Amino acid sequence: MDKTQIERLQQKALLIRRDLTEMLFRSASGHWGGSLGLADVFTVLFFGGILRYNAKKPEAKDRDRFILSNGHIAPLYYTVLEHAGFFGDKKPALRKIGSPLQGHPSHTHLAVVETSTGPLGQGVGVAVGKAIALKMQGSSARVFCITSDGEHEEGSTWEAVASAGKYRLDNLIYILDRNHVQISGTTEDVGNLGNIGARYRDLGWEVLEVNGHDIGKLLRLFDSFKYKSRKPRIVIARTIMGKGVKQIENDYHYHGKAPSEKEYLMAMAELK
Ligand SMILES: Cc1ncc(C[n+]2csc(CCOP(=O)(O)OP(=O)(O)O)c2C)c(N)n1
Ligand SMILES: [Mg+2]
Repeated sequence: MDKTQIERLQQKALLIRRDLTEMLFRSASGHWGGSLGLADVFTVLFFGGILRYNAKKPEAKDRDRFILSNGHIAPLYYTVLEHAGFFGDKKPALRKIGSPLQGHPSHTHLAVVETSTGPLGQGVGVAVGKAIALKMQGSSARVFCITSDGEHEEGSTWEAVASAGKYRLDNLIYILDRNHVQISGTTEDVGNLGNIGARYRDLGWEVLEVNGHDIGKLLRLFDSFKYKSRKPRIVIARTIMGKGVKQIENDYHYHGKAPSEKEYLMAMAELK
């Protein structure tokens, strides 16, 4: 890791924020805030040499499995897939009937999506199942699962977490978007998450915490995943919903809102 690599990834993250904003503006619907918030994490995973994938062989057996459990931030996922070459020369549209880019990731519409998500608490469970299956096959592939704090207000999420701890799934990595907001307010106002890290630790996980916008730190941390742990790992990434567009940062009203024309122009002027 050197300064040039970090700068290259910072530029990439900026471009991804611009492109997803454009995608949302054109479709006039979709989830903007959370997509902006996880752009740095996704950039490091996909373009920092962390995730093992091959856009030319998306179904290669030894690929790492990537699951976006908080499926609503699909615009970020699709933009990253496009940058990684999964769509070739095609530019599919977001949220159109029959389009591969459904409002939430759909395996039926887009094969690279490992499992359809949208109902909170579902992808995290499938990730545990896939990690168990890969172990049974003797595979060296890992499962990376993106999850959110709102998703931790679902009971089923904690069943998945407990199972992963019990089975010591050292091939499973969760990355938590800890932005403290969800659809209808702050996570503290809506529910009660307690000490998330302590809860995970108690259930047999290794808990790591990082500033979710510091590309250098993310790169260093994610790079350490090439070394085996004896436990499943969770990275609590402290993030800001709407990161990069000051006027919407931390405002939960932008959870599921696409930019208006005025907001789009403002964002494009800012994301430079
Ligand atoms: C099982 C289920 N219950 C409710 C919802 C409705 N819902 C969609 S997103 C969301 C809040 C999720 O919080 P989070 O993922 O933290 O949102 P963000 O930080 O991206 O705003 C809710 C309650 C859902 N998709 N699935
Ligand atoms: Mg959240």
